[in-house]
Order: sequence, then C-alpha cells, then structure tokens
Amino acid sequence: MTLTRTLLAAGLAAAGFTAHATDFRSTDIHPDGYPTVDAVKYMGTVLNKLSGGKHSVKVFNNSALGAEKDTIEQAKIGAVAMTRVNIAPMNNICPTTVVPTMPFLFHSKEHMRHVLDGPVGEEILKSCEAQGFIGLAFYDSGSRSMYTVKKPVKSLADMKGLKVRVQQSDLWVALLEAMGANATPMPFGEVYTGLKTGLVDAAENNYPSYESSRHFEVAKFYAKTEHSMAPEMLLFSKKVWDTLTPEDQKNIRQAAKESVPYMRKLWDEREEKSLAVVKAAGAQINEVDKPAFQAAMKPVYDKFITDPKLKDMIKRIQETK
Ligand code: BDP
Repeated sequence: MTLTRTLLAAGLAAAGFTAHATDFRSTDIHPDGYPTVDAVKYMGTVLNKLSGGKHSVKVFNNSALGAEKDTIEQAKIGAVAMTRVNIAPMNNICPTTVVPTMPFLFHSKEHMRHVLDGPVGEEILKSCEAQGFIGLAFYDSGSRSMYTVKKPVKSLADMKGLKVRVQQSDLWVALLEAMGANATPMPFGEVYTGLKTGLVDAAENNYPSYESSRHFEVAKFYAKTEHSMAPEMLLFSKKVWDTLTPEDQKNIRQAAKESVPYMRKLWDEREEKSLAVVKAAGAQINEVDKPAFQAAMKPVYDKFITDPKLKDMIKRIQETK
C-alpha cells in the first residue's frame, strides 16, 4: 500500500467504516437532548432499518471531537464520516453557503423551510461536494438575535463599539461590523467564559442555544434583532462516501431526508421550552428597531453577493413565497 492509501484506510477505519463495522461516526457540539443531536441519532435508526442492519450512526456530541472548524476538517480528511455544524463555518469553504446565511433574507420559518427543501437548497448542498463534503440535509436553527451582558440593545446605535462574538466566518465579521460592532470570531465552547470575563460584551444565537449553553446566566438582555436564519448542515465526508456502494449512499441520503421533519418537530418544541426556561431565569427580552438594522445590511450584500450565481439564488429566494 502506498502511504496515502494506508492513511486513507486508517481514516476510514476511524470513521467507522471497516468491513465489519456498522457505525458511522458523526460529531456535534451540542449536549444530549439538543434537537440536532437527537435528529442525527434518529437518522441512524432509520439507516439501520433501511440497510438491514449494515449501517448505523454513532453521535459524538458535546464537542467530544472538537469545535466545528475542527470537525469539518476531520470530515474532509475522512477521520469522521459525518459532522453536523452550523452553516456559518462553511461560509469560507463552500461559497454558496453564504446565501442562506445572509441577514434578513428569509421572512419566516416557513419561507426558510420551503426554500431549503426546494431547488436552491439542493444546489447549495450539492455545491459543497467540490470541497469534499456531501451535503445531506439542512436542519432548522431558528433566527439568531443579539444578547448582551451590560445593557439592552434597542436600536442600531446601541451596537456601536460593542464587542460581539461571532462564528468563524468572514461574512459574520462583516455583518456585525455593518451594525457598528467589533466582531470577535471564536468557537462556541469559549463564549460563556468570554462573556463572563468581559472578553466580549455580547453574542448572538437562537433561544435553544442561548439556553443550552447557559449564556443567559451571564448575558441576560436578549434583543430580538432576528438578523439571520443561518441553518444547520449535516455533512458526509466525500472521502468516506466514495468508498460506499450506490445502495449504501442511497440509504444514507434517504435516512438523512427522513430525519428533517423529525428534527423540525423537536425544534419547534425546543424553541418554546427554551424561551420559557430563559424567561423564568430572568432573561429580559425586548424588540428592536428592525428596519434600521435591515437598512444597515446593504454593504454586506454588496460585498458578498457579487457572483451572478449567488445573485440569482438570492433573487429566487426573494421571489419564493
Ligand atoms: C448554534 C448552532 C451551532 C453553532 C453555534 C454557534 O447550532 O452549530 O456552533 O450556534 O454560534 O445555534 O457557534
């Protein structure tokens, strides 16, 4: 065997793919019971049935295998078979992923689901193949809003000079800068301490992540900016994929597809539950002057949506009811 082949074989074995093994290893940063974690477990159950017991999925969650940037890298080289990540850390890797991340693009949860289930969603998933990822599915991630330690954000002016943690994506840095803030990219696992020690003044996320990470304990002002509905992605390593039979691949795609409505149901329930938890713990939630935030996003579109293909996708999304 050449060195590359030996390394590849080792990677595939680590990914759970050997002649006898049945489990594909999948990563997630979230804790037990989080909708993304449970949805991938469910996918494993479906896959097990479809494959007559040949394959299943083992989820390594709670950042057991590292932060999202690391697990994306692991999937790329085939050290894990799957990774569930937010779309944001894919923005610098797979250009079309900036599209559903764009601020104030979707006007409702239904609009977002409809678009991602349709041809635009398919095209984005497919386009990541060239970078080594088989896009299996999008999962919900609600809408993301700003939360702060010291004082509530009510207007765009309140964002001025605020040090805000963002995901590791150039688009996210630009988005926060366009709001007048100073963006600090860092992995999710470091945000709690970052908020507590004053390294950052603010972060932004959906209710379930604000709750499960316990960020609400250190940043109790939650301002409903709802600036992005950047979804979650379920990615399969192309390295591992290419070793599978067409039948295996079909089963994996099918199982992932079936996990989407399951995930959405869990998501809707969790959003309500998380909101109740943070409110009961004293989080103060307020509305903002949204049109001002929206208007401030023009430079972000001008900078990131220049390619005609991306322009066309944005247009199609805007035209989708
Ligand atoms: C959560 C996503 C998770 C991201 C996290 C973040 O589910 O994948 O890592 O946000 O802000 O909503 O980093």
